[in-house]
Amino acid sequence: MCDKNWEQIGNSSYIVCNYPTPWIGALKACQNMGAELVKIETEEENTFLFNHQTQRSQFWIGLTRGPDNRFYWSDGSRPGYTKWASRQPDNWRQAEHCGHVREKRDYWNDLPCNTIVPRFVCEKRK
Ligand SMILES: [Ca+2]
Repeated sequence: MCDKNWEQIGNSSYIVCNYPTPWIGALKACQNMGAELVKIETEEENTFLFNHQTQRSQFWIGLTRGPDNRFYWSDGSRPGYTKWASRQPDNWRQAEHCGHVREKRDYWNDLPCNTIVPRFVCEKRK
């Protein structure tokens, strides 16, 4: 289930949902709340989400692979800032098309979109 309150930082508010789901379920849950799966644009935002919001646990983020095999945020933009783990995204077995932040260290990885990840973060922008 999602936290009770949105936490506002700058022009965005965030909510953590501890709800194990494939990536598409996370995206739809966020959109049903008038938000999007989180889009991480700076190191500060990455650190805040990981250390403060999710207590260093893994979570889905709004990155998915486009038809050109590159990653896009759910608003269609290409990432500027990224924090991929070393040798990631590796598209293991050509089956990893969704992005998450890993356990314990705040690096990103690509996973199969049907993986059940235990939580996700939604973001609302002003
Ligand atoms: Ca991977």
